[in-house]
Parts: sequence; structure tokens; C-alpha cells
Amino acid sequence: CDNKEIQRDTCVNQDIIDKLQELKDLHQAKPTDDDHWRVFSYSKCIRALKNHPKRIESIAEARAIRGVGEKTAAKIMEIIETGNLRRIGYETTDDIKATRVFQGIYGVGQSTAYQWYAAGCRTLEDIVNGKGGVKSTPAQEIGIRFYDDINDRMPREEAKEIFDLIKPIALNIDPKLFVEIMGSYRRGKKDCGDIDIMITRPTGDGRTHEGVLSRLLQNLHTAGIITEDLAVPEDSDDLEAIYRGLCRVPHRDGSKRRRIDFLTVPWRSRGAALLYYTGDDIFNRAIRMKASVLGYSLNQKGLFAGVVRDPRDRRVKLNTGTLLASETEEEIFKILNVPWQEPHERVR
Ligand code: DCP
Ligand code: MG
Ligand code: MN
Repeated sequence: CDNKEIQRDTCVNQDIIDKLQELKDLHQAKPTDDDHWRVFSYSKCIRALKNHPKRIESIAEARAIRGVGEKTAAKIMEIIETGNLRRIGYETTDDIKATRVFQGIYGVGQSTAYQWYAAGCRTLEDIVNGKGGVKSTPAQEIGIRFYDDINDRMPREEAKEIFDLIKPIALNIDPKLFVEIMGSYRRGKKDCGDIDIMITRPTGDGRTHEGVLSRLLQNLHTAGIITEDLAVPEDSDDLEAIYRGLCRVPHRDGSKRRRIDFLTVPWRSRGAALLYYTGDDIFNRAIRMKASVLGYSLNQKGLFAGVVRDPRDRRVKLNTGTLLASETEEEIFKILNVPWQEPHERVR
């Protein structure tokens, strides 16, 4: 604040600035271009108010400040007259809360949540009833039906119990399969948001795990372990596929639905896949960054050299580069010159 002669600690208009800052923060948390624009105009307005040397007393005075438009001037008057803004109460209780609930539905992100809100939906029931003409996908409907279960984390013991049921069923299809549990479980966490399982198979005898996933999923449905599908790969028989669904401990009253992911990878990329899907996400970001500093590129398929990226958009790769390592985590750590870290150490 620049008008220090008037008041030592804060601006004369500090209460107004605080409320406008709250509004700015609300829009900052939202997705539309309109919101981004408002964040920009609130910033401008806040800056102008900080430089304004006297307490604002009328709407005309507010309006006269450069950077304060008609609507903001009206808000400023409301703050002066009532010491508050109805709009802030309205947005925090209604808009933010409803979209937070919606984003707890499997498969719903910020943009869908706000579309539903804009269509007039406020509760999960509104979504189910298709209020305002909104439509949810079959996976989202499952996400609503088992909302509480899915948003609950399971104890590590339960993840182990379910994995211990699944592994023999997989090995019964092919005893040479490599079946490993990754994610938070492998990091040793006490509770898990889901169960992440990798499947692959050594190719020494000329065979692969091709066709295993679709058979396994079928068997797990029959055994009552997998209960609902959320995302089934187009070709489950591919060497590389991701399945997402719900599972439970079968034949136990009250056992909850739990999220489960299956991932199949070619035998040679098992190390890179293990590294990626063990996480955590922050550790992954750090090790990818390290690779990139060395001029390499790391992803769930391997560590690559000589990858050329589009200068206009660094996310776009113009070639695949040369594979340096992908079979074991150890090789990848070694080439990157990162000291070996046990899974439980790979946390933010
Ligand atoms: N992963 C990632 N970046 C993402 C999503 C996932 O790097 N945006 C990687 C790191 C994660 C792993 O995949 O550890 C598994 O993803 P999960 O979402 O299952 O996360 P976790 O298993 O780590 O945690 P949770 O217990 O919540 O499932
Ligand atoms: Mg997980
Ligand atoms: Mn997962």
C-alpha cells in the first residue's frame, strides 16, 4: 500500500481489497476463459485501490478509479455499506462446494463439474436425475452409485487380501506370468486409494502374456472379485493395455467396492513401468526432470536418448529416440546417476 501517510499498517481501503482478493481467488480456482479474465481484472482493480490515497465513499468515486468498472464499483459499494459481499458467501457455499462433490465422482474433472453446475445441478441426485439435461457416462454412474466407497482409502491389509486372491487366479492361466503390485502399496503406505497391478511375462520360451488380461478379467468377474468395469481397453489382448474397474473381497457381507487398475506391459519395459507406476507422482516428476537435464527422456516405456522435441510445444516428440534402458529400475537409476531408492523412500 502506497498511501502510508494516511494509515501506517494497511490501506484505507484494505477491507475492500481483502474482499476483492477473495473474489479473485474464487475465480482463480475456476476453469473458464471468463474466470481467467476476471482474475486479471480483479488484479488490476486491487492494484488501483492500493494506490488510491483516500477512503472510497461513493460509487462515483469508485467508478472514477482507472481499472474499476461498473460492476466492480457496485461490489465496492456493497462492501462499504454492508461490510460484506453476498456473492462471496454464495460462491463459497454453492458453486465451490457442489463442484467439489462432483469431482469426487470417478471420471469427473473440473470442466465437467462446472458444466453440470452451470446446467443447474447442485447434488449427486440432480446428476442422477439428469437435471438441466445433463448426461453422465456409464462409468460416472458407477462412480455415483459407489461414491462413498470409491472416495474411501482401503487399509493396506485389504489391498493385500484382494491381491492374494487375484495372483493365483492369474498364475492359473499361465504359471510363468509376472504379477506385481505397484503404486502406494509397493511404497509401503498404510492405506491405498486403489490397487495397481502389473502383468507381464518373460519371453524366453517364445511366448508372451498376449490374451491373458481378457481371460483374467473374466475369471475375476466370475469369482465375484471384480464387480464393475470402468474403463476396458479396446484390445485387452494387446501386450500393452490398461484396465480400470471396481473390486471387493467376495463373499463377505459389507465388503466395500475398491478401485483397481491392471496394467499389462511388454516384458522388456517392465522396469520402466514398475518405476513409473510405483511413483509417487512427485518422485516421478523429479526423476523425469533429472533425465531431461541430462538430455534424455523417461517415461513408462523406458529411458531414451536423442529425443527431439517440437520447440513450439515441448510435450510433442518428433522422434522416439534410442532406448537406453527399460528392463530394470536399477539400470535406469544408474544411467541417471541417481542413488538407488527403495520404493518406500520414493516419496515427496
Ligand atoms: N502416476 C503419475 N502421475 C499421475 C498419475 C499416476 O506419475 N498423474 C504414477 C505415480 C503413481 C502411480 O502412477 O504412484 C499410480 O497411480 P495412483 O493414482 O494409483 O497413485 P498411488 O498408487 O501412488 O496412490 P493411491 O494410494 O492414491 O492410489
Ligand atoms: Mg494407486
Ligand atoms: Mn491407480
